[in-house]
Amino acid sequence: MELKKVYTCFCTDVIHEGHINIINNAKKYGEVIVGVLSDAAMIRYNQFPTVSFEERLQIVKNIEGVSQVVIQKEVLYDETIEKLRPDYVIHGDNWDGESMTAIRRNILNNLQKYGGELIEIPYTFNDNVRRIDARMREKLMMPEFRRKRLKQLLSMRPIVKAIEVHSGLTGLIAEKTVVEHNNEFDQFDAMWISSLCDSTAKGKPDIELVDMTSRCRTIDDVMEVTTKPIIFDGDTGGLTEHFVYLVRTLERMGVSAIIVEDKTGLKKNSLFGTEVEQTQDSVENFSAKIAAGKAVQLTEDFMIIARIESLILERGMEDALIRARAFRDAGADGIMIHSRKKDPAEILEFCDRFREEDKKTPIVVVPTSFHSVTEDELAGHGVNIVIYANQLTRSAFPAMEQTARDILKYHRAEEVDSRLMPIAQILTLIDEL
Ligand code: SPV
Ligand code: MG
Repeated sequence: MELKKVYTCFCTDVIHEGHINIINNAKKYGEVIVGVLSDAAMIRYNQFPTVSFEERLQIVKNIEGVSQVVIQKEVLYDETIEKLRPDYVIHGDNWDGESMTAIRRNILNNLQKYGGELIEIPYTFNDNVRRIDARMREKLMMPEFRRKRLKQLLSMRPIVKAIEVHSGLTGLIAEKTVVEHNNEFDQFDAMWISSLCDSTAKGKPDIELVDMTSRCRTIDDVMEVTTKPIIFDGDTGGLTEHFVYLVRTLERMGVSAIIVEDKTGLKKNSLFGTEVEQTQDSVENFSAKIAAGKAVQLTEDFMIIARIESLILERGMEDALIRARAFRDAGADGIMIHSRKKDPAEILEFCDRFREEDKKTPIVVVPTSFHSVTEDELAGHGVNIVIYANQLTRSAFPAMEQTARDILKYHRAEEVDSRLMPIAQILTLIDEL
């Protein structure tokens, strides 16, 4: 008689007693086939792997009782189940949250097509397992792991997505939000410490008034509760003599990239455009600043990205391209091109023209004004990093203001309560150690 096929998928870097329990249970039903989730799928719904994919494959191959190891390319099981047609899929019963519910539904839908069965066994959750999971997260938080992750993501993702953070709480949103939509999982890859939002959170204008000591304090607050890589908005970078120290500090902290803009003097936010006086730095000065930063950095991981303000300041496309070439030649690891037009046309034109002559240097864009453009379109024009630079702050502020207004209006809090996060949820929002 042919042995029944039992399938399970692992998306882990460390095998612990929970996984062994699954294998032991699976063995009772037949031949055990284990899928190893690809890195690309893992970063869309779980945390970043701490060991290479080859190591993860090897770890699973070495487990006693596993007869076959396959690669599961996607989080959802369609392709794998269709190919293997297992009699059983076995999984722990930890189906909480949106993602896990979607996965369970997906497994059941696929099995039902030919009469396969889902076996759900009690999920192993004890102190030891908890400690192992915490260890993996702590490893990802360490500077040497976090810093290089942006470069790793650039080679793994069609487009790297960063969201603005300015506190531990916004950091947690960037870290933990995972969405399943149209059978696809997604989460943010990286965090942007925006000068606009960091300043706004402190009730200050975005004019390099919040000093670097304070900005680094924000980075630290975010780092303490997250594992994702950080792109720091370095404004003009200040004097070159100061910029080199900043590069060292950020690199040591485990920040992955700084973006510095080619402006000089009193910086004002780019979205003011030419409505306020803003001075662009000369190509020579700014190239020298980039080169000085690159000369002091100590690792291969850290990136200095040059931000070009020519389109913002209406100096034209040719000027933007001349600067892109010069800053890249001075050592910039990427180019950020900015625009305050609603239409993405000038951004896309820049990307197309720059890509004609340079296939490699990463391009970064911040679609605040030209927000109709999709990530796919941007990727199609050669963009590598998209930054959603201020949307968390802009969504929180009107909600808070409305609540304040309504409490004043009704002289009590009942009217606002239904749109607030329940107390039980805020009390448990933050995990304790
Ligand atoms: C920021 O988020 O602070 C930026 C992007 O620098 S922008 O506000 O569009 O200039
Ligand atoms: Mg800024």
